[in-house]
Amino acid sequence: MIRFPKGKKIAILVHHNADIDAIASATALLLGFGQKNIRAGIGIPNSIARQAKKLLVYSGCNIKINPDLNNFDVVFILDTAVPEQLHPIKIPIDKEIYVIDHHENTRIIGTEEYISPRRKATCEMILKVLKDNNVRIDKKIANLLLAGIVSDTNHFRLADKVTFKLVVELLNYNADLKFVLDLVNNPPEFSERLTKLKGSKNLEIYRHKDYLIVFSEVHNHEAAVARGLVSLGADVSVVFTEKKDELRVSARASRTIISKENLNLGQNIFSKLKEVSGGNGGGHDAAGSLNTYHKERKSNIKKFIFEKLEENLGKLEKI
Ligand SMILES: [Mn+2]
Repeated sequence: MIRFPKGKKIAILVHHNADIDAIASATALLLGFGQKNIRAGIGIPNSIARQAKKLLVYSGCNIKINPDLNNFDVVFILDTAVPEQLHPIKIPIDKEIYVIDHHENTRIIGTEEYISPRRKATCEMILKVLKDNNVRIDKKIANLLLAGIVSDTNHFRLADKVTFKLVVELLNYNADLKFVLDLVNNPPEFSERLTKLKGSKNLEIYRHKDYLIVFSEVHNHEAAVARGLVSLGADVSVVFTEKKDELRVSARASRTIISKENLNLGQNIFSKLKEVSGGNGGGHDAAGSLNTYHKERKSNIKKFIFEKLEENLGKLEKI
């Protein structure tokens, strides 16, 4: 059980490019410290993720980018699995370190630790820490924690029984689910939305059985376009982007084609592109990507991907 240290000044740190679960955990904990008159501040390495900014404003808390830890006695590290995620902040060796995290294989050693890889969000764990220290869970804290859970469970898709129990508890503390869903909703920026629409305009479409395979080319946001094409109905999308001195390819596959055809974009296709592309490719079942400086090899790369798809699925018919 984590007990709040008394009479000490506490730094709360989370991982760089802090996401919603990180910011929600840190701000809820800071508000809890505030209730107990414990002096504390939040420190973030380098930057906070765009999608977490609304939440930070709602919390009313301040953060400091790359703070000087000499001004603190104790450091709480939340939602951070490895020291590299704190760069350029270094974990002090002469201070008490509290680690609260839900990641697998956390590599940060604390003087006090609450590490539970079974939990789906650090916010789930912060609720327990706050209650163990008799913090009153007010509406704001409840909303923050619920936001972290909604975000890290991908809107409850990864939630388990415990998550739902905690969610009901937060609702009883007056968390407002509709408000929280608005808080975590961040539509992509204009340029990404425009590119997605453009990318779905000049498609090459192929068919195999009831599967749809599409090829597209855009000037940027290739991964977002590839994802968008699958959500529009493609089973495999392959999107090319030519930069000044680089060619990038991003591909996505639908859940259906992965499970029914055993397709693995990373293993079957993108990890085998090294020779043809002279670049680096890889991925996993649902996603493949490639970067290469050899722009002139574009048509060969496309031909290779096409042939590998036919090898794995069967003949592709142009429609
Ligand atoms: Mn998390």
